[in-house]
Amino acid sequence: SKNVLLSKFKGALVGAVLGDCIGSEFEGLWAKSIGVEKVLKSIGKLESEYDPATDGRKADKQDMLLRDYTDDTAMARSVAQSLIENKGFDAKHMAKMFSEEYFKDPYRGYGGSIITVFSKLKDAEFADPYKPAAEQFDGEGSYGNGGAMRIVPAPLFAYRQNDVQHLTELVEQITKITHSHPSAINGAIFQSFAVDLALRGSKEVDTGAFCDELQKRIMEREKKVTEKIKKRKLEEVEAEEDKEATPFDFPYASITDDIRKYALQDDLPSTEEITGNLGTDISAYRSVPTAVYSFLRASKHIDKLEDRNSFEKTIIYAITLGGDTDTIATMAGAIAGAWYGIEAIPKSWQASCESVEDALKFAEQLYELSSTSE
Ligand code: F2R
Ligand code: MG
Ligand code: MG
Ligand code: MG
Repeated sequence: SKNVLLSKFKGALVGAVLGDCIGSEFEGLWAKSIGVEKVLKSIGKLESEYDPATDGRKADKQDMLLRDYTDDTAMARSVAQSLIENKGFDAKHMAKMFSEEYFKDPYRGYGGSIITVFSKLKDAEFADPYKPAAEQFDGEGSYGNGGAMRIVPAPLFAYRQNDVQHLTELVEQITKITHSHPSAINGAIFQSFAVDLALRGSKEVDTGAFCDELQKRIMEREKKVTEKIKKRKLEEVEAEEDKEATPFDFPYASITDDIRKYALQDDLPSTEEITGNLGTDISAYRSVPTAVYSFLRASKHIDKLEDRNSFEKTIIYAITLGGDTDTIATMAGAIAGAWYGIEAIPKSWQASCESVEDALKFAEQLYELSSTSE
């Protein structure tokens, strides 16, 4: 019904903000030096600042700064605001919002190379919004997770169309403003599929069914990209033999087998196994699958987190994996929030982080847009 979907929209955007704000304290640390106790301690601290009577912070804590969001949320805000303002996608406008937001507030922990894109966009007055990104890394494009980390508003905006191809194209266009490497684009598409499936999910998470659908969708996408690249190569090299497809042709579809395996396994996989095989770094390929896995794994029992709901478990568990904690937690939080809805997100967490109120507002606006554009 109406209220369930609105709750899921709010959960997705607020879940993403909280993953970023709570995760950023641990960004760049090894899993070994974090541990579940440290994450619980940090969360216990923000919970102790909350006063249920006023649904805000305790009187003596009100002067304390809210936990800051980082580049992940700064860019997701621009995606949401641009889609809302234009009632659709406008590449130039979104490029302008990314760049202006950066120059207004540059100390949000942006990726090392994306700043070049913001400068070039600005210098060219946003004439060709895709050109600077295409020039990154000698024309290879960035494979960073900066496209996937901000994509959550797109599956909300495209929800009503219920058309995988339409969502795929929207996400590709949004991502290409800063990230042109196929791995970054397909990582953002993979994340958007996970959020879309979560918005359409209900009750218990069925890991097998979730992974099957995710894999089917991303395989279709990766096949198209591979065919395009092969065709281009065939044109370049005259007598190239038609090679057999390998897992390298379908990286996200292939890694979904590991996501499924680790999420379904009875005992919790060791952190080394996850960081080694799925990854926790700033590349899209070594972080988006980990976020999807964290959401799925947190629907099951996790030691020391028995008294936490599955949304809370998702955020806490994702952070304990270390590495790019704000980004993995923001992506996992978006999926979990989309599945469980805003009611699953503790009020104390919501009261402790910057931009939660805006996220709630954007969710309502995206919901309104998607229900009037039928
Ligand atoms: N930047 C960070 N975190 C590290 C610094 C803050 C931290 N608090 C600390 O110092 O401890 N986080 C943010 O960056 C990630 C998103 O990055 P994005 O937007 O993808 O940026 P960029 O610059 O395009 O890519 C990131 C780096 O990846 C490498 N790289 C990408 N493509 C490459 C290619 N084709 N060849 C070689 N290297 C490539 C480069 O090192 C890029 O600088 C998120 O974690 C966000 O939270
Ligand atoms: Mg960040
Ligand atoms: Mg600001
Ligand atoms: Mg990060």
